[in-house]
Amino acid sequence: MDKTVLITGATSGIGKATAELFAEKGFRLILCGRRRERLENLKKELSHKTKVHILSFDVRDRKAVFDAIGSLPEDFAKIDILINNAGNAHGLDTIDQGSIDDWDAMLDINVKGLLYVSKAVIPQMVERKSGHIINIGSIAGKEVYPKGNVYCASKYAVDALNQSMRIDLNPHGIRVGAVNPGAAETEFSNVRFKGDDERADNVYKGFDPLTPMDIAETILFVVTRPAHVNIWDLVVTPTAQASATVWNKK
Ligand code: NDP
Ligand code: 8X3
Repeated sequence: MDKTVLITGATSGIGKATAELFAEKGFRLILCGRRRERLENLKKELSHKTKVHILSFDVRDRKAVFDAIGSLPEDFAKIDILINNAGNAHGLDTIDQGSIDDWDAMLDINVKGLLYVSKAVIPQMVERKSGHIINIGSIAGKEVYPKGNVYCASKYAVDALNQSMRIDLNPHGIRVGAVNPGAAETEFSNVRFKGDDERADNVYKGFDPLTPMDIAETILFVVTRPAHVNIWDLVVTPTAQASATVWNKK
């Protein structure tokens, strides 16, 4: 596959599974995240399947984003597919109890970070009049649930930006679409509950959650449609999840 894919949040969960699956298919990979050691290990693991370049930066740091993407070597400089995946929830509290630091983290990473990376990549797509952007939203960007407040707001923003990008980039022939997962077992809940692994594990009890690979396969399907086909928006949940709050648990 003669295409270069930049994946944010490739050190864990959905981003890592996407890197693994896309390596199998021979896409050139630019893998991003803050945890450099994980990126280096992933590069070692995947380099026998495809070309891999790693970029370690915090999506909240505007300069670091532009410096990292501006530093790409020639082989990787032309980005065909951008997967805006980096993101997390921080805390699960009612709006009156929520921590302002958690709110800042979610808005800075999930919304502003996604914007910075997009701004660093989109101009070259516009110039070439081709490209494909996948935004990882959430069921939380389709429905608000109790205590979801700012995380939901951040994912509603991703939904709005996904729609806006599709419209604004339409004249340039750039495809834009979102994949919105329901509950997927990743490090998501460990981050949300700040390392309380027991509480995190409980989130996935009593039903079969999505695996990160379920979402990676969905992303692969979206980006491998013929050039005239653009998938706007997919919501993918475990079968046991009928909405953000309706569950068929054992
Ligand atoms: P993980 O916690 O497993 O992965 C999150 C990834 O985001 C990590 O690779 C992490 O890398 C990266 N990341 C987080 N903060 C930053 C930052 N400041 N700068 C750069 N990278 C960052 O969670 P998931 O795989 O589940 O999450 C991926 C996406 O899927 C997120 O956008 C999430 O909101 C969304 N999602 C997840 C669902 C779920 O149930 N798991 C459901 C719906 C949506 P590092 O820490 O190395 O920087
Ligand atoms: C992650 C899924 O339901 O915890 O976006 O918001 S949920």
